[in-house]
Amino acid sequence: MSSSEFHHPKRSRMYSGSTRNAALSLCDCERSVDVHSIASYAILSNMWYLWFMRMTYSAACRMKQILLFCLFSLCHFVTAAEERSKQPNIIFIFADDWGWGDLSLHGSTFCKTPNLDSLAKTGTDFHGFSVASGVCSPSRAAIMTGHYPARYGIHQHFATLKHHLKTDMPDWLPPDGVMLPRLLKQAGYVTAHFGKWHLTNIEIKDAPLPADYGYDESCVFNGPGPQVNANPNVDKPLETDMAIDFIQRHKNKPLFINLWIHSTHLPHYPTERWMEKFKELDEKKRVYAAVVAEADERIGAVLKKLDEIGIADNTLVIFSSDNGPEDTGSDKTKGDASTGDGLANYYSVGTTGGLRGRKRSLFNGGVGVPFLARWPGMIPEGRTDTSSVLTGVDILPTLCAIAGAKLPPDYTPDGVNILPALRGEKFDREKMIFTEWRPGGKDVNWPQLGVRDGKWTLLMKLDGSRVELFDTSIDRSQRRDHSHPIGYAWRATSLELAMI
Ligand SMILES: [Ca+2]
Repeated sequence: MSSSEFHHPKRSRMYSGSTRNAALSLCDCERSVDVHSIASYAILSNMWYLWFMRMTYSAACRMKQILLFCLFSLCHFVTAAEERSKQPNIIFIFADDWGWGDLSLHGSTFCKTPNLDSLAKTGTDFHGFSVASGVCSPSRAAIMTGHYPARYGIHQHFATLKHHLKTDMPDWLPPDGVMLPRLLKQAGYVTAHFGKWHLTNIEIKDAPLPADYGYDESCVFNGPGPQVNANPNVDKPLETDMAIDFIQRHKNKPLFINLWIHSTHLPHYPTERWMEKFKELDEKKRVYAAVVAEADERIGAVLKKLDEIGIADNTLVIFSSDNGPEDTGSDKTKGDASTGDGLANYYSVGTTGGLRGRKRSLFNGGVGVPFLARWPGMIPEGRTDTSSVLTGVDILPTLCAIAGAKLPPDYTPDGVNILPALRGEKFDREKMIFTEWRPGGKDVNWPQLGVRDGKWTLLMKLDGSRVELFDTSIDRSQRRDHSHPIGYAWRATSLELAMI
């Protein structure tokens, strides 16, 4: 429900009500003035006394009218302020290729993430969150739409026109559908997107602008419109700097920021300062740890800004990642048309914390990502949730519920409102979760379709020629295959994915 929809009718009702009450009060007063005037005339036969009484009562009535008006105005102001205060600020930090194990609190042996650890300690660390795909674009489309990306034909990442023709993909996420930022904007939020876009590709020159999706402000890379720097070695504002500035300028409004940071995607841009701090590590870990720590520090600066201006208590902050860690390779340097040259996958030694698979995989190491959430007074502090099953398409219905944003009547999200889980309440998921990775099928990263129902996760090839079934509730690392003898029944269930 938008702010205007929510507040204006109420204000209208209250204003007309106060006017009507004031008018009735005035009539009552004038009637009583007349009665008193006649009585006074009859008793005292004194015109000045009549005049005095009329003036006194008229003044009293006017004063009463003014007081009533002020009272109702104040009531409205307080009510509006209360409603506004119920709308928390929302900052959704979406890292890029950040593995589940790339956090100190998740047991990384070389990454240092004190600020993210602190975020978890003042909020809840959810271990059961997954994204819709093992790569960027489909996972991000799910966040924006609350729908599985297959509905939009987004089976893998956005790239070139030739790639899209070959893979039967659109050139961008259609902007005219239901979009999270637009719904929040309609609910009274000021909305911004800073950092990675990848809901099209920098190679696509006529793609819609972020504003077409419902953003008031944007500054992106790998997308259209104003570009933001992604390399901390370049003396230009980074996505987190943009977010801090935005927060400062809009501290008195409910704000929503999609803060989609570059780290730990390729190319890597380690800074000299952080490389020096990790000089004891080997070459690969040193680069990766430097990239992670630098990003963690800048996320800490965003959190510090919330504290400084006193809005941290009314701000929901979520940290997550669009997919698992990049594969370690042999290339040491890499160019990038959007963010510039840097170091390559030789240094990509991110970890999944023991989960099977990595980026470009539907195994849990590819789609099981960190999910830290902090909202003081609403989300329990210092808690670890290992049981709630959450996924990317839940973000839209959940944030809309939190913001008081009404979903269109002809729209049904694929996800569910996970606010009970966020609040630490019992949460039993009823809807299944689907994943898709069309380029899969080869020996490496072979699952192409995935479905989770309750504790069970089924992964399969498109033609059903290979199936594996896991009890993900007790086997997050997906090592024990239960596909026989009940796998065949699950094949039929999983075919629902193909019909989305
Ligand atoms: Ca990614």
